[in-house]
Amino acid sequence: MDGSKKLSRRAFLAKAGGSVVGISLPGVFVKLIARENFALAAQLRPDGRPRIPPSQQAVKRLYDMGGIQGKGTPQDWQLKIYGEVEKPTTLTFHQLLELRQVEMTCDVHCVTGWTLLDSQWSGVKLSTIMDLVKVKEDAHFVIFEAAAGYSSNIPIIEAHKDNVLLAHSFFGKSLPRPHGAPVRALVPDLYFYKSAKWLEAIKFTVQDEPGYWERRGYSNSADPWREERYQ
Ligand SMILES: Nc1nc2c(c(=O)[nH]1)N[C@H]1C(S)=C(S)[C@@H](COP(=O)(O)O)O[C@H]1N2
Ligand SMILES: [Mo]
Repeated sequence: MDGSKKLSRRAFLAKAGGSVVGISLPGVFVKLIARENFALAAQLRPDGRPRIPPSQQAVKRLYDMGGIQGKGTPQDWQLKIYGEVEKPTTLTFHQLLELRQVEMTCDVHCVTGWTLLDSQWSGVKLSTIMDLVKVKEDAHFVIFEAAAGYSSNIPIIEAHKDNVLLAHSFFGKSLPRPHGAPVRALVPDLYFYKSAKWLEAIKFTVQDEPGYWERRGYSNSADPWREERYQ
């Protein structure tokens, strides 16, 4: 099947603030690599799930999916961590670098249909931050708050996973500004709209608070293997 047709049929637009916005593919999209996808389709992850989730196509680089950028500079960046925690904390970029750093290779899956395999990130595990601020037992959700009012939300059980990071580097270099500099959330096993770029705060809550796209028709649970794209 023609990949671009398949994707445009899935294209989804929401009206917000008078302008049409959507999690849509960039105009220059996309060299689909059909033959490689065929071989990759047979691969399984260590957890037994298929390497490529249903109806996704592997691409060769990370696309800039837009969004209203934050300032992008580490010097005056701060991360506020608050809500249901015993020690509300604000971290500077320097303080973030003093926490335990990890490197990770993972796949990311955009709800518009592309999957980037084997992307390399470094940063700090969200679980490291959770230990630092002593998350209370009644915290059931994590809300990522980003520049210009973007937000996304994940359940606390996802937040504990080893592959959920606050990422500051991509393939060994500082995260480029279009991809969320200086720090973005990275939640590889949910659709990529959960991975808030230009991160400014992390809030722990008792009740769920659906994020920017989750309030505009996209799935709150966002599991790529169950194809949870829309509500
Ligand atoms: N702050 C912010 N984060 C965001 C977005 C956004 O618009 N603003 N878009 C999300 C969506 S829909 C996707 S697919 C990914 C895209 O990340 P990328 O541009 O690095 O590929 O970022 C997510 N994080
Ligand atoms: Mo997206």
